[in-house]
Amino acid sequence: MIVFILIFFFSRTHIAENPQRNFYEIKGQAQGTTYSIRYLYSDSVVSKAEVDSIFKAIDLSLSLYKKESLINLFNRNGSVRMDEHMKNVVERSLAINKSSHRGFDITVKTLVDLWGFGVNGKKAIPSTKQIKKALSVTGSNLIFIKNDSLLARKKNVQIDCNGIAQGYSVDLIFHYLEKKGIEDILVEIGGEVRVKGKNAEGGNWKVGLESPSGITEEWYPVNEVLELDSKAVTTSGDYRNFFRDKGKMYSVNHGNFFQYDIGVKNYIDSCQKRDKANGGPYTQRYIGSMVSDVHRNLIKGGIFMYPGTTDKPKGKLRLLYECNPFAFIVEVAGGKATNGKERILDVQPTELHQRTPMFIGSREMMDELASCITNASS
Ligand code: FBP
Repeated sequence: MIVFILIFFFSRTHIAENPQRNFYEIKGQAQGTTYSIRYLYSDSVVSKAEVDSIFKAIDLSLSLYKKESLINLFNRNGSVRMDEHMKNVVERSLAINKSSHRGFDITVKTLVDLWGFGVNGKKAIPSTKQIKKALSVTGSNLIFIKNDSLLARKKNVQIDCNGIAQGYSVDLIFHYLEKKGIEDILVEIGGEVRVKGKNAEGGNWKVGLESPSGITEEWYPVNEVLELDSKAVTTSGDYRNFFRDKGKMYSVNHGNFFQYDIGVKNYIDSCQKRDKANGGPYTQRYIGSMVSDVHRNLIKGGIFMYPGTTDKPKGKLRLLYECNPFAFIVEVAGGKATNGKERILDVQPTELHQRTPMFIGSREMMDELASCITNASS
């Protein structure tokens, strides 16, 4: 799995007070991601070619991208004679499987592929039946080690060591540099970091983190900076792997239909139309409690509306303590919330019990609503 993480390393303005220490940096691509190695030493004693040959050895063992790797051999045949790297990683994975009460499991490969987060890329959201089938070949109890061989107890059990292989590679390269006598080291592969000693300024190595600021396609560097003193840190960008499920439910009080504006009426009509392009007709669900309706839509996808009516142009719901909290939650979950014209969270409150029309839900459904409202007013 590719780990996406934005990391900044603050270093290298000058080599502090020790003229014998030079700063060296090796960067490249490996294991489906980027790597970066920094060290301070009197000479350049580690080359990119040396580092790449370590990656090559690990790839021959554990890369799902290399057809002839040992891991792929196991995934095809259900048995393989392991080399040292694979044995280390698999043994450790089985131990962590136990200590994490099966939370970490390298037999997840079939599931990872099914969801499209594996080597072959993104697909559609799998069905419950497909997930059940994949779960039947998932579980570390379905594999075992005999001497130097890894064996599957059941047909079609496959492993994916990407949750641990990068950290293992970091350690290998780190020890390789240590053996050369280097004392100031930073090794990073796809967000897995291990450091020792000091950076070029004579301070601790620093790592900046990225913020998963809501489920959007935008990621922001934040001011979180980890100062590492001879430590390792593992990060994950898995939050970047997601599906946006549009949803097919709309919630509105139909009793008020004839009092709604024309744009809203048109949208409700379109929800009820058979439409291959958007999966219509949508299902109507209205519990009559915004908490329950929005909660359901958060889980299943959908749109909740409490529009203004002829009798009550400002609708019914209260901006400050009904609409704002939900708008915040739904936006963080990747959806939208508006009053039909502007974002709910941008509405300036003028009174405590202020009412507002409220439209809130899945991004695509909110966009469909917005275009109905715009078309009706143009
Ligand atoms: P109150 O402001 O009277 O508590 O009403 C809020 C609420 O119950 C929402 O939770 C719900 O979505 C809405 O009113 C239902 O109103 P209606 O019965 O008019 O559809």
